Amino acid sequence: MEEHQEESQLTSVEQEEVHIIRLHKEELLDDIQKLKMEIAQVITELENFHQAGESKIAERNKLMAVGRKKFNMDPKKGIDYLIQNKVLCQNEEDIAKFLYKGEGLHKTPIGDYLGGRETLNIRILQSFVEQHEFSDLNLVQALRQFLWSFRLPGEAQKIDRMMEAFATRYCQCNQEVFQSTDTCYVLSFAIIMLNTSLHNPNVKEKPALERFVAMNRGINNGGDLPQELLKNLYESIKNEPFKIPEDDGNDLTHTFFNPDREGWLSKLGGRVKTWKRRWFILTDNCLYYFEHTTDKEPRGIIPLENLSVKAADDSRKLNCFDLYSPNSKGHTIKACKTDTDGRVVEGNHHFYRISAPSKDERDAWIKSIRASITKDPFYDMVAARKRKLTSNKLN
Ligand code: 4IP
Repeated sequence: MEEHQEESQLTSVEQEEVHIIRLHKEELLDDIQKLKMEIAQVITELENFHQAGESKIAERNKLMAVGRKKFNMDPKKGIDYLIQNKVLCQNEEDIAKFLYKGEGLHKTPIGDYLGGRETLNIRILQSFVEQHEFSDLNLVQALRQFLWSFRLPGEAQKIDRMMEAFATRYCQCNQEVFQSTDTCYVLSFAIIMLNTSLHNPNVKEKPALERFVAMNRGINNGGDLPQELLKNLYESIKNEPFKIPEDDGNDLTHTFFNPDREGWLSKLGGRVKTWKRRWFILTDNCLYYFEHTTDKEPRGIIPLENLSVKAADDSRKLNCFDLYSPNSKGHTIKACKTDTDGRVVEGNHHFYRISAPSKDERDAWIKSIRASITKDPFYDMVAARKRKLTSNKLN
């Protein structure tokens, strides 16, 4: 009212100006309102986008967790799963980095996968060793780093491929140290064996430095490696053994994945001579026996090292064979088993008498056990390289 009275006192030009200002004000308010709505819309969109991003990350994490679990049970299946679900790219570098990082992965399947003989596995192994930086490390330091990143598999061919890849990478990072990759390869094995001899309580005679030096004579393309270098490596291992990764979780599950042979057999007791039907698994140069096929923990483990096997006659059972110790007849065979209270104790057998369901199965078991006993994963590989290195000297 007051405003209108004041306006009526204005000139017509002034009134026109007031009108225009009012119109502008209304337009401005309209624009502000529109802007507010647009801002609100953008904020909603941003929130939705953020939520979608978060659920994508959550989804990816879930796929990754499932993939890791699968990998720990069966590495190939795990990798395939992660690739199918686009968590990993199908290229060796991506897979190698995933294994090198090793988050949530057990080290036994990493070793098995890297040691595989398919072209893809070999390329991944190559890329995996390239993730390792060995420059300015001595061979023991580099081996410590390498052997900690996975668990070395038991199969000779796999070990050979992995140690070859290691030696190549070491020589690439330290070009002045060895004359050839083979020298580095042979010395690496000598160090691993030295580690066992010095730190395994079962090895009674500990090799002295001189023995280690003598073992490695002529391996530098026919010449000798500097005494100082060998001394440093020897001291380093003597002072600190290699740390070998132990997988937590059910390591044995993995051990029993690809047995050399498995099946039902009957076994005669040690002191009390009762026959028990047991599920036997032959793997990694050991014979395991279980009460049921689905048991995770074996009732007994018989390491086959230093044992022999032969067919045997028994008046009560057919198709028997014996496991015995040819060098220490009359002594108890080194083995362990669970007693009635579930405690792990040493076995009492001077020999193991075992009966198979048929003659053919008995012969097949004898053959597999024999193959397992004579298989020394290191011997053939290292012997071949040494021959190569010493023949370089002759030429
Ligand atoms: C037992 O007989 C079983 O045969 C055991 O086998 C055997 O242990 C025992 O040997 C033997 O006394 P009973 O069950 O009739 O008592 P399993 O462990 O497969 O059940 P081994 O060492 O063969 O596993 P001794 O040596 O503990 O008597």
